[in-house]
Amino acid sequence: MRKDEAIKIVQPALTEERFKHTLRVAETAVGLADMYQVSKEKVELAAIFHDYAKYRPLKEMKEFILNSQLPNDLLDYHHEVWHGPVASVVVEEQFGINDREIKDAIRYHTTGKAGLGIVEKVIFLADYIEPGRSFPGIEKVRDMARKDLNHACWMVSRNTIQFLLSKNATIYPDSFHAYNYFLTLMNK
Ligand code: DGI
Ligand code: FE
Ligand code: FE
Repeated sequence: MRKDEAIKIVQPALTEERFKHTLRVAETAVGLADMYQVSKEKVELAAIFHDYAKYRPLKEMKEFILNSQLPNDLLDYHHEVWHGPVASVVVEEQFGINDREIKDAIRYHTTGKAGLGIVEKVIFLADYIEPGRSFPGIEKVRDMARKDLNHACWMVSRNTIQFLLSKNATIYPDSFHAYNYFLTLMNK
């Protein structure tokens, strides 16, 4: 699918702010793809669709997960962890996007997971550091993004887990697996 076609599909499903975030994630991801020799076409398409399902009604997402191959344990956690997995299935079913790297980048963009591939890492990181974000400590992650992709992804995992702990929130197990995985890869 071409970029302009993807944008035409995604824009009406999002708020204006979320759509702008999506375009910034795409631009950031393409920059990272340049640095780390990843397919720009793949990261761009994954970025455009990554938050596609963010505003689906919760009841609809719940039904969708129950009727799909997606793990039902997603439903035991906060609904924020649903939109990536749901979008990854929708893009294949509705638009025939069956590239595994693109689908997995969409699927795991919120939590990460162990064994994440490079396209997936670029989206995971770009979603966090796009220029519209202002998380505590984000400048350190932006600096690291230019030096070591795995180290920067580990910082994203760590910061997100720290943030969730501070709110006494539930944490999806893949988020911990991602943290451990990135730690084993850092500086290698
Ligand atoms: O959709 P975005 O806002 O662009 O970003 P996102 O999909 O990376 O994250 C959405 C929210 O999900 C964010 O507030 C952090 C939260 N989150 C990330 N990992 C987990 C999580 N929430 C829970 N409960 N558990 C997690 O493992
Ligand atoms: Fe998201
Ligand atoms: Fe996002």
